[in-house]
Amino acid sequence: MLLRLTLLLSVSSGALLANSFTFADFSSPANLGLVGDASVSSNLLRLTPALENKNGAAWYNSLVNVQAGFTTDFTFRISERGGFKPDWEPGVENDGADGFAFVVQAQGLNELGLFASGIGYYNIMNSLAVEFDTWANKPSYCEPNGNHVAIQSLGTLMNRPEHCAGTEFDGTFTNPNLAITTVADDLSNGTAYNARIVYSPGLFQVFLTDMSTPLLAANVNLANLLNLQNGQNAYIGFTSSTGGAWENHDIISWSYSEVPEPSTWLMIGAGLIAGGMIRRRA
Ligand SMILES: [Ca+2]
Ligand SMILES: [Ca+2]
Ligand SMILES: [Ca+2]
Repeated sequence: MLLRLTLLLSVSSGALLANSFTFADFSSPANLGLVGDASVSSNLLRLTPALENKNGAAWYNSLVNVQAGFTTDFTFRISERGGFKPDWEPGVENDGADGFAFVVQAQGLNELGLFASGIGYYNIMNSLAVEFDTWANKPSYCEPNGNHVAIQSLGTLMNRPEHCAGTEFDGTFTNPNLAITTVADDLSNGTAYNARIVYSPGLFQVFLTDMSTPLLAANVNLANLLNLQNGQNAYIGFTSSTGGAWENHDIISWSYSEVPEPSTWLMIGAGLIAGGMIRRRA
């Protein structure tokens, strides 16, 4: 059925094609914009290596239409943690840093935010980030622990990693956090974890391992929150960083599928009927 829908969409109109892509692995960097310390090797997208003070970003190198909704799936693995261990919250969860983020932004292909606590998305304007944070920063960041997932955005202003309002060296800000939760599984333990993000206008959901119950959800309308290009388009990808502690942040696979707009579904219906009529005649 899915195959038939795709075929009918292809023959009816190129403009109606659902925008989708799949990286079953990263044997080639084709269609990726790599920034900073991100690299592709050994079939992996390595956002940062397990070294001190690194940051990297990888963007799909074309704008995608996010306005009507999308689903994206990725598998990540965080390994070889090492470096500084803080004394304010000891424990395995604070070993290795800083995590990575899935980011939607309507700025450009060269975007890369700050390293260390910034997870590579701190200061990207006009963005929303889903951070997989593996390091508890200083108390003014309002982080629950060193192993949490959060949705962060300040709309068209520069994004920030704090989970509460505050004042830092670069100014006073409102709370950038839209949703946050701790994670039972240790994100940095070298396990390959499956994640899914499902957006429909008004609802942004994050799934981890369990694809039936969201780990995290927020009321988000991207077209209102961000200044999307042409009112509908954005770049999507990943950012990551290390600081005085580090780890490899790897993406193993990634797929994206734009959800057709309701008007498109009407066209699909028309296409199915037309397709049926053509087959009957033939
Ligand atoms: Ca955080
Ligand atoms: Ca950690
Ligand atoms: Ca952190």
